[in-house]
Amino acid sequence: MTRLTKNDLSGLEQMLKRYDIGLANRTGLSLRAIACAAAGIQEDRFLQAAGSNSVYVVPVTAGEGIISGFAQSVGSIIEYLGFPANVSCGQDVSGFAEAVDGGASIVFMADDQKFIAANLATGCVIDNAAATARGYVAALNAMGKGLKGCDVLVIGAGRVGTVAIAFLKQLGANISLFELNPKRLQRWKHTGINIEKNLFKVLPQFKYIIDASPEPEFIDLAHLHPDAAIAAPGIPLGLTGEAYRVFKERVIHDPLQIGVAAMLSMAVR
Ligand code: 2YC
Repeated sequence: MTRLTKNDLSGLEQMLKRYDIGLANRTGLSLRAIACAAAGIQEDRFLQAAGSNSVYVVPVTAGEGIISGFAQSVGSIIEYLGFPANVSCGQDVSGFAEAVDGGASIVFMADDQKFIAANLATGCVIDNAAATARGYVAALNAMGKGLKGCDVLVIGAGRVGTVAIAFLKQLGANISLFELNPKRLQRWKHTGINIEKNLFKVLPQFKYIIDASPEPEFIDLAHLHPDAAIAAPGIPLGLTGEAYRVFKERVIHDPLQIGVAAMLSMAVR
């Protein structure tokens, strides 16, 4: 899993409104609506939950330690969506105890292996990878005005790609998968998923792409269908700078926003 840097998060809080407008221009949906589509709940249910939940974000020092601005960025996204959110003063166990003492019903925290939202009332634990996958598929589904019967290429069958495939199946898409790792590929043989062997040969044929790979800048302008819509949860972005400049109005890509929003909606559904 790619570890975010302080630079990835700079300005995120200040640009949330502008980001949300950009998302609506691309998908027709707000960040909140995409989160609700990812969780399969109505927006009024989400807003009702906002009035009856308190969220804490707890910084965690494990592994490579605290990412400057990470907990604050997560908290700002949660607040932007209408839920009261606090970042605990304490870290790790102290921070968790502070959250519980502070009346938290939902706690967000991340080490280098997992980023979770835990609903203390229901015992439900949501993983960022699954939430990110569902959020990005919901965004692509909105961009395509419904993906039923549409050909969609998933690049990468890791934790995000695997959940993206499952959700795309639910939406009735015709799924093709490109995955470099033969062991990861093995599980998808004989499942009705079309396995692509030569990525750059077939990429130009796909109008809908989910780039769930951590590979940087491998998708060039020449590789893209002129009408391509790309949902890119993978960090860093797989498009080259040139491809991004031309396609940016049809590219969904952010370091945290959709994943955190979907974690929240899935934690309260
Ligand atoms: O500041 C802190 O509490 C750190 N322990 C947070 C570490 C997060 C590591 N994970 C990531 O950077 C990526 C994100 C894209 C979301 C999921 N993993």
